[in-house]
Amino acid sequence: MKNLLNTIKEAVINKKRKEIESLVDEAVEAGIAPDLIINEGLIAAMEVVGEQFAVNDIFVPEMLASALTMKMGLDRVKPLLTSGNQPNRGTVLMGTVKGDMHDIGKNIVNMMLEGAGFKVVDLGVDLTVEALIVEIESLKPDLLGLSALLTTTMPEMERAIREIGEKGLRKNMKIMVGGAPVSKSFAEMIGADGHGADAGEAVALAKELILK
Ligand code: B12
Repeated sequence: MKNLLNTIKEAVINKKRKEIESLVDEAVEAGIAPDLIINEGLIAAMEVVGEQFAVNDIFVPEMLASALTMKMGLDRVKPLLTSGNQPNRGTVLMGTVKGDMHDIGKNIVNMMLEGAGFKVVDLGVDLTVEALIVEIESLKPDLLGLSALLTTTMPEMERAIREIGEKGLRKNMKIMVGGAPVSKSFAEMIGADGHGADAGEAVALAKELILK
């Protein structure tokens, strides 16, 4: 099992787009749990890719090629996470803040939330606060999830939370935040209702916040 997960990780690092789908299928057929495939295969690879980028071993095109390979792998696991008849636990609006194009983490959180019975409306990436407000007013979600992967876009979270509050839209909606650079203390500082470090924490937090 370790070997196969390692092969998946290497395939993402080495951008093996032709091989990734069959490798993930093989892992599924071997009975490896989807969350292990995601965490120890796919996400573990992106950590290595991030380190390689940070020291100029690779550049944006290579980082993007690995990200695309990872997405192909994720798409093979997705049906396993979202199947089954679940009760509707509430509606979650999700998006990545303005200026930020990273969506892999958000998409994994979405899959896990759907798998746990939430209705997820994904607003995509590079979201302006104005666009967010329009969607909140029309969809009236129970929970808003904001993702940021760049330190330079973290202030957008703060702005979104402030402006959504000023519009009086937080009475019936909680806000959770996440993304690699976002910490619990940052979440508290900007007035979010909660922070999740990974998709598992995001699901636990969503259950807790929607019950409140
Ligand atoms: C893949 C990647 C890209 C891809 C993104 C593809 C895509 N569609 O997402 C591409 C090539 C486009 C890209 C571009 C850039 N990137 Co980039 N990228 C990465 C990389 C390697 C992986 C990110 C990732 O997908 N991780 C895997 C996922 C699963 O993890 P995650 O996002 O953290 O999500 C988990 C949790 O955080 C949490 N979570 C996430 N969102 C949410 C939301 C909520 C509500 C909750 C509760 C939880 C939660 O749950 C997730 C699942 O466990 C990271 C390195 C890294 N280690 O993070 C750099 C990284 C984030 N990128 C970086 C940079 C600098 C850039 C660029 C500026 C590069 C450039 N010069 O152009 C551009 C910016 C583009 C833009 N405007 O956004 C830097 C950021 C540095 C910083 N201090 O801000 C990093 C850290 C690389 C590095 N080491 O320097 N990037």
